[in-house]
Amino acid sequence: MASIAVCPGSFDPITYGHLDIIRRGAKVFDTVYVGVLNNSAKTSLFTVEERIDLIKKATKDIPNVIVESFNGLLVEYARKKNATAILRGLRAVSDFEYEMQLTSMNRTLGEDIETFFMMTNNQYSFLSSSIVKEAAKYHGNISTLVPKEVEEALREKYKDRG
Ligand code: COD
Repeated sequence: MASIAVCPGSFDPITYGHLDIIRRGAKVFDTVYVGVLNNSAKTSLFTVEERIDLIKKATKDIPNVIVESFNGLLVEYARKKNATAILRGLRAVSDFEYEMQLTSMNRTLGEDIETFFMMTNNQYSFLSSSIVKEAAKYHGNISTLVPKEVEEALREKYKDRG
């Protein structure tokens, strides 16, 4: 049976930290669905379409990765994709409590779906979409933190700021 995982997130925008987890996950699972949460209640810098486009560009060399959006519960999305695994990345201890909560709720809602964690690559331990946006807003050099297309998209978003 093919192993299928979903790698869910906000990806606002995708960073090399996300990409590292997706790339390594794609070596373990036959198919990885990168699911971008379409949550109109949460304000994001990039639209869902923009985020999907940036992820597709960043993962174009990984044939077993499929990028799409999802609404509603993650476990329902995973079931729709016939996935048996949720793939998440762990950075610092600060991630742990939230991930425990999320995993516990997902297990309550869907005990057929297991959550797998991958430790971040050391160089990305303190990398997040928020910190990248903050740096980009003030025109900091983010070229080692995000793919080129993301860097350009951020520059465009913040071009009118002094
Ligand atoms: N190194 C390694 N991993 C990283 C790094 C990094 N530098 N940066 C981010 N990651 C990992 C995160 O740990 C996470 O695993 C993944 O990448 C995505 O991160 P984000 O921040 O883009 O996404 P989140 O954490 O905001 O995503 C939250 C979900 C969309 C998964 C969650 O809100 C959800 O499932 N919502 C749907 C409703 C639902 O079912 N809720 C749960 C039960 S009520």
